[in-house]
Amino acid sequence: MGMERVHAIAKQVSNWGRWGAEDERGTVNFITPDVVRRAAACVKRGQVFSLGLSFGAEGPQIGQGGRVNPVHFMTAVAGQLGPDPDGFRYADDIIVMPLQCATQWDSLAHVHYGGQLYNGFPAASITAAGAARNAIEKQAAGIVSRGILLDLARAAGVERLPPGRAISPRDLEDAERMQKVHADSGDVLLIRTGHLDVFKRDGDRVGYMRQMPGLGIDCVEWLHSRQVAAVATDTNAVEVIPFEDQSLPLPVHLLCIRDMGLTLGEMFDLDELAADCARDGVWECFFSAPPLKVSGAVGSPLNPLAVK
Ligand code: UVW
Repeated sequence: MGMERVHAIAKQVSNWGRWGAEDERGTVNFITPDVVRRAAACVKRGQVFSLGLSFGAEGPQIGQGGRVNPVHFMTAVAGQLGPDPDGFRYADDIIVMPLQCATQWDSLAHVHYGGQLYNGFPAASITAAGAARNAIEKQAAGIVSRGILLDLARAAGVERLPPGRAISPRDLEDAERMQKVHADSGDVLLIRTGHLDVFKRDGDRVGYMRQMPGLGIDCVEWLHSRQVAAVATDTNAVEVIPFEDQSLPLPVHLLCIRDMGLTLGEMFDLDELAADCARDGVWECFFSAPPLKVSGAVGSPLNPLAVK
């Protein structure tokens, strides 16, 4: 099977050219002014939820693929300006971190195959200087939309889906039915599996990072048909690991990012939002998650917000 399956699905889901030959934003283009107004109407109580993990030495990374936890240090703790020792004092700091080390967006330059990125740009446009095409800064005016939270763990009646559990389109639709929501064009889909607790509650970084529940390859056409603007989950890879086909690593990444132009969000902490949604039965929110404008970056850390 391998890449043949990817090529077959790519023919069905490709968005290349859909928003013009120069487009570098992909499905975020589904977030029209009407979609943003619909999102704003989700603000009822004015309650704000942070969906981001903290960026620090206590993060989830285990060093795989060169990803380490942030190194944060102070360059000033009580710097003095002016002659008065009781006058102005300041603190400054530096952080050194992989952009992919905790809650983050994958840009449309993050993965590729066949020598091409999303919208046909050459893979060679990524150099040591960064991504000349499809860098995360191209999403700077977003990502703001309606968020639809699908709690796959609650829908299955478990605290956590187990590692290796492939989520199917039927699972997504069952959760929609149970929660009485429907993901429409321009929505950002937030998928909670409960797997984050392996890190947060158990403190098991290796267990969190190496294997996980996640989207199966059959979800790609479903995401395409619903025209979702972006997808984020509480796992490190969005998709299921171990892979459904061992000869085909990260196929959902390839199809979503490279063919559909769908921005993927990883390691979102959806627990507090999900608990609130379970309490009030409202599974939609105003969702604001702009990436940092890091020039040429293939991803961005962020602190996404949900407002209900
Ligand atoms: C890879 O592991 C390549 O990517 P991600 O962090 O998006 O899962």
